[in-house]
Amino acid sequence: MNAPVASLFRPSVCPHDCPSACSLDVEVLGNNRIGRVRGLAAQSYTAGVICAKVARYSERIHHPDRLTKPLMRSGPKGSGQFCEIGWDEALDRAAEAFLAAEAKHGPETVWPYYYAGTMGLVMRDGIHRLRHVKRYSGMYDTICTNPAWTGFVAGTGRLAGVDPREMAKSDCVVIWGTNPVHTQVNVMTHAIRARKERGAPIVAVDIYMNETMKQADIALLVKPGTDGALASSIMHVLLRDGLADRAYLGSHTDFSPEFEVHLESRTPAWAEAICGVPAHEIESVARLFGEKKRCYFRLGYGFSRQRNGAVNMHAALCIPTMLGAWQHEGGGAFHSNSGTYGISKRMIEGLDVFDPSVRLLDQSRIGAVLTGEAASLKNGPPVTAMLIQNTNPMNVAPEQRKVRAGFAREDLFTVVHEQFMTETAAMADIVLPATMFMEHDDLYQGGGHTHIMLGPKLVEPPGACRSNHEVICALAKRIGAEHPGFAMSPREHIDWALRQSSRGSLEELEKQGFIDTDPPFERAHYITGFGHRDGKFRFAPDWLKVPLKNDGPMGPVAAIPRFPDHWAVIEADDPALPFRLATSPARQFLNSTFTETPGSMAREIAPSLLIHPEDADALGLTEGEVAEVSNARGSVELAIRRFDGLRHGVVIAEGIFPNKSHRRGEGINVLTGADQVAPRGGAAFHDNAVAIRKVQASG
Ligand SMILES: Nc1nc2c(c(=O)[nH]1)N[C@H]1C(S)=C(S)[C@@H](COP(=O)(O)OP(=O)(O)OC[C@H]3O[C@@H](n4cnc5c(=O)[nH]c(N)nc54)[C@H](O)[C@@H]3O)O[C@H]1N2
Ligand SMILES: Nc1nc2c(c(=O)[nH]1)N[C@H]1C(S)=C(S)[C@@H](COP(=O)(O)OP(=O)(O)OC[C@H]3O[C@@H](n4cnc5c(=O)[nH]c(N)nc54)[C@H](O)[C@@H]3O)O[C@H]1N2
Ligand code: SF4
Ligand SMILES: [Mo]
Repeated sequence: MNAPVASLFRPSVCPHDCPSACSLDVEVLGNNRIGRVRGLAAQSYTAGVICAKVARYSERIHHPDRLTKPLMRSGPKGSGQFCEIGWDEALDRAAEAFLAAEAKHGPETVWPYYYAGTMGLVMRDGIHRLRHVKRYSGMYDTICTNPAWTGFVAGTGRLAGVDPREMAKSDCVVIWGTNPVHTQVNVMTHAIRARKERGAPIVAVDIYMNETMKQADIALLVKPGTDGALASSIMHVLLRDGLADRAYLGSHTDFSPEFEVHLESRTPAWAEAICGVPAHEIESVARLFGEKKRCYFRLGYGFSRQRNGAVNMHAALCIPTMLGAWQHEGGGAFHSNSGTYGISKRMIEGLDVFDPSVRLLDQSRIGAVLTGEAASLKNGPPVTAMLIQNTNPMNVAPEQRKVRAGFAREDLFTVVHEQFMTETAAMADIVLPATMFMEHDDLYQGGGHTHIMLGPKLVEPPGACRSNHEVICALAKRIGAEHPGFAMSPREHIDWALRQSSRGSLEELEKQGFIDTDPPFERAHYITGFGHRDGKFRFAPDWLKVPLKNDGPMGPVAAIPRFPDHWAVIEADDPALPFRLATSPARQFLNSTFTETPGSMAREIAPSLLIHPEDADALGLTEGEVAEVSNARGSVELAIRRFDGLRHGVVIAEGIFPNKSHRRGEGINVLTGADQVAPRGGAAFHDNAVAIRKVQASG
């Protein structure tokens, strides 16, 4: 081979928590250095395009602040005082603490807590193997996907949709409750193709004129938590004007005369009063959908982060169904394909020793759990030991004041395995340095597309960093946890999982880099029937029987309306809390990740609040002035940015900045609530009633 050693592009996969799960092309400059990062052209969903923050990855992987040595706390909790120790001592201390906690309170006192900082199946999900063998408390992962997935599957019966590349063949692309220009840039690639090649209009639905709304041909600006009203009124027009596909409704859905009667009163005028979109805009967009038929609804997570989020997701999903759009190439809906891969996690997660009687604790309620709320602990033992991988709850979890109080407990022993000294790591007793994705092997699947991909190790990690897999296996050994999965390498796990799932082998995947699992048209479009037993789409779902893993009913389930509707459970207009705050994602961060990189920080600058100029005037707030935003859960100070691209009474704080970027050291999540979104739990991050006042300059 005569490839130049100095600069070699190698395939990889972006591991971050993003539906795009891009295939990457990484320039490797020797055994411990990378150069440029590009999107892989050969993988047709990524199609050579990635976001700017990952294109700049060399600044993250080679960041001078990376953790490279195990640390032990040497000052009070949260003081940030640590001393360096060796791996053996760090692991011995962690194992001793876990064993001591277990001896005192039983194994459920240990709570392994993780999330999707890496989406690699081996590195993300191996923590379950340890907890299953040890019967430690499980984590019910509610923080991100629950309301959205539940709302979608309530209708379709399966977490699967029409191939997102088909967007390019659509006559009308609807981007609803997601801001892909920030959060999953590849959606725009395929949507814009439809506009260029077919003249398809792009319709966006959001609560502010974000970058995606600005690029849309039609932007519908709704008030937060009112998408159910908009969707119901669109369906009212479709039925009223003969634009619904009645034959399809009869053959493929549970459409009923009662539903039709229900929609008769959901007029555009009724919806306008709730969602703020003028009735004439509703009329014309409904007509557009009805005329085009071949409409592709790309439904996002954002609008599900409301207390009625599952219901609103389902309501929006009902529109393409009423159109019969699923029958056409380029038509139908997509939210996530996470339910389609069927990769066996039996070995990675140790599912052979899973005991369903061990309690699950709600991820989003970590504040309540750690501060000892009996119901959140399922009336069981307190949590006195934690192992945390791939997540930064001190920053990203709701009810931040409780989270902080919990982590500050002297009787809680916390081990955090991290790449940086995050605000969660700073609260730990032991901090362990973690590898990054190009420093270990892993297997990935695209939630937002159809590919299984291999992310091989490309470079050596700095210092003494170890992968999640190595840490889990080393801890298991010291704790006396036995399972064949602890003796396997990541490559062996990948091979085992692929073979068990009839997805080939590691060797085959290594040759191609990725597999396109694109299902046949009939299946992706539900032509032969939806996922429910009778094959019918549900306009009237049985919310208690949505086929997704769950931990029982949560939130005000009994009050969920029978049919798509506006469900008024969002934080109500309280005269004392007159504004509705959403905490929409920032373009240059990914949750709290990338807040450590200078390239991202330089572009996002500082925490701020978008507010309508007339609202700002009424409060006497000028551009750049500091306002206090508060509710019963807490308060933060944010710099004012006057912005007329939102409705009166709505305010947006983009991005999860570090808590310490805020004047009082508390972040945006002091304002967000952890009450469970019905029917399956989740956090309503964009559903906050708040008060805003000018901060008087202190003398
Ligand atoms: N740059 C960047 N990319 C990211 C992330 C990030 O933080 N930054 N986060 C990653 C993660 S973990 C996830 S889950 C995905 C999420 O990505 P998305 O599916 O895009 O979901 P969100 O980002 O929560 O919100 C998307 C939009 O929904 C809007 N929204 C909020 N409430 C409502 C409502 O009631 N109705 C309507 N119609 N719109 C509403 C918000 O204003 C926002 O513009 O993105 C991933 N990608
Ligand atoms: N206000 C508000 N809060 C939100 C949201 C919002 O929209 N608004 N969005 C919510 C959503 S959708 C989500 S998904 C959550 C996400 O919240 P988190 O899961 O906490 O996501 P990140 O903040 O990206 O933190 C991931 C951490 O994992 C670390 N990491 C990455 N790879 C590895 C690895 O291989 N090994 C180890 N040991 N560590 C690794 C990174 O350094 C990073 O610190 O936040 C939620 N919080
Ligand atoms: S768009 Fe998402 S998956 Fe693609 S590189 Fe950026 S963060 Fe990673
Ligand atoms: Mo998420």
